[in-house]
Amino acid sequence: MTILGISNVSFGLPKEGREVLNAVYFYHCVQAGLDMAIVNPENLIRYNNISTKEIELSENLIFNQSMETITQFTEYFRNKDPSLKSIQKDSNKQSPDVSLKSAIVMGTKSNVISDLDNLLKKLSPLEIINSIIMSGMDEVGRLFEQGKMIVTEVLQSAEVVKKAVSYLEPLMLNQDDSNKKKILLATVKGDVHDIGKNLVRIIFESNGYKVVDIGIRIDSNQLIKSIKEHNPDIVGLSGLLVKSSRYMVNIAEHLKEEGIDLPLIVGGAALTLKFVNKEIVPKAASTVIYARDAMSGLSKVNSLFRDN
Ligand code: B1M
Repeated sequence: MTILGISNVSFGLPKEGREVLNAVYFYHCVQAGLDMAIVNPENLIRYNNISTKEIELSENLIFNQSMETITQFTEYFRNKDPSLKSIQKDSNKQSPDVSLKSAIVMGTKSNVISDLDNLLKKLSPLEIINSIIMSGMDEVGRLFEQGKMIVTEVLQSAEVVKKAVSYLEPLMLNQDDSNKKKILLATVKGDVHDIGKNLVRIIFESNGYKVVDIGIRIDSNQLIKSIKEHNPDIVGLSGLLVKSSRYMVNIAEHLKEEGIDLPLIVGGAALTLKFVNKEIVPKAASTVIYARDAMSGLSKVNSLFRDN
């Protein structure tokens, strides 16, 4: 005998399309011999009431899963949400700042380099990152939180940001490394979010620091090994998940146990000044700086080194 929670199939897809996909999936599961289903009868749409077009989109997704079928499905149901139509319209406007921001929100890479070339005629690379790219990613964050974007689309947006930033990066680097303060950067264990960390890297590099970026999902042992190898002046930890903030407390403790008393700078959406002062500072061997964003982090680290 088989039992199935139907709605998992549509998890993460646009709200408008979920019940349609659930109903089509339910229909096919019953045809295939499902004995019992867990459904929400208040929401369940009758298979017979679904249009041929919507059945086709759902069946394509169920039987022929690919990026293409996911995109067709999400675009169709997204068009039913008027607040998202306005975003799509924006991408037709010509000004490069609007076009770049829309490219990030829409996850399309095709015009990114030409938009950047146009923007570079009037803005510095750092201004482009701080204003347009950050605001595009903020919009992505907002839409994701409202359930209007799905994880695969957020990843596509992250790829557009990566492409834009890789293009701008060489234009900002000051090549002389001597006498630079060194910062070792990591996104902590269990956390893959690296867009914020990468921005911190770029902003520090373009402001006279040498940055050693050791990547994502870094546990305290890996961090300690890298500190011994690279001998930085300060350690930077990034993490966006609530559990990452907690893990930063473990890192502070472990560094202290190892006799490492380097200053720490910590940042990420789930952190707050209160948490840092209450939980991380008491466990740390040295100064702990909380940075709400990359620019304030830079100015706090600048003052730390100026004052010492
Ligand atoms: Co994730 N995600 N995500 N995600 N994701 C969040 C963080 C979340 C708030 C979304 C939500 O549910 N509302 C939520 C966390 C909930 C929580 O714990 N409180 C979340 C979740 C739950 C998850 C998954 C668990 C989802 C899942 O699989 N079910 C999963 C986690 C996987 C894992 O890490 N193990 C996951 C996955 C992903 C993607 C892979 C799809 C993608 C990451 C792609 C990538 O980074 N390469 C992603 C994204 C993009 C987001 C959101 C939408 C945007 C994050 C972002 O890049 N913001 C995010 C929602 C949101 O934040 N609104 C969300 C732009 C970036 C510039 O800001 O990183 O905050 P941020 O950096 C800022 C500051 O925080 C600061 O400066 C930067 C700007 O100046 N800062 C520092 C950051 N680090 C710093 C370090 C410093 C100084 C300043 O010094 C060292």
